[in-house]
Amino acid sequence: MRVDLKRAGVALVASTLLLVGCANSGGDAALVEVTGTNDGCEPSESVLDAGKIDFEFTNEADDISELYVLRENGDVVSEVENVSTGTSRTLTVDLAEGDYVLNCKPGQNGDGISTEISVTGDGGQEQATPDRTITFDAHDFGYDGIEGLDEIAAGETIRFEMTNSGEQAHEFEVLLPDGEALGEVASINPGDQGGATLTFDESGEYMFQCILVDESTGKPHTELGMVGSFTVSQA
Ligand SMILES: [Cu+2]
Repeated sequence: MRVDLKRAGVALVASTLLLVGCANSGGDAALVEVTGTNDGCEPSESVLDAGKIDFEFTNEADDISELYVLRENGDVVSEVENVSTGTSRTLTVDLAEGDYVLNCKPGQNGDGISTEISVTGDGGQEQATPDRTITFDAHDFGYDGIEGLDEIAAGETIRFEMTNSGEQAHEFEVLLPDGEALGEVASINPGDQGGATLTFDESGEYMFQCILVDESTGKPHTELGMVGSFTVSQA
């Protein structure tokens, strides 16, 4: 553990030096350190320049943690999970002007701790404009009313709007044909709504799932029915 902490410290210094170099050349991502504690989620800066940003997340909480970068409407821009106590992970995002939220989640459940940040200036990736919207329900344990998934063609951007009509939190994570995450409607509490705008660049077989764990059975929701697949056709 002591060695890991030292390594993390060295990496931090190296990254900071890199940032100084990049700031001069106008090159790569800017580095922002985010420190997560049991009751805090503190960025080193809260007003950032538009463009690529490396959030270096250091987990100083007592439990395993994760960091989300959220849009003002709650959409997930990106996230990093399974960050052990005393370690750091970097999350790279490309943000256009606007207000965003950093959400640290020690214990990897519940609402976590949110800190607002703002991004100013030109550049960065705007959220894509959807070609259409798919509205559906999540419940214990399944998804209702998801229609039109098999009609998606490569290149399309789909807005997913999910209502949680269940008794516990649910999510809707979409996996690419290679199993990597494309994006997600992050964990939504009972009675709440959430969304995601996802662009399907490639054709093939995609999966969707909720991997939250049911406390009474100890089983992930995938095992209780919250999983499925669909095919994205060629453009
Ligand atoms: Cu679920």
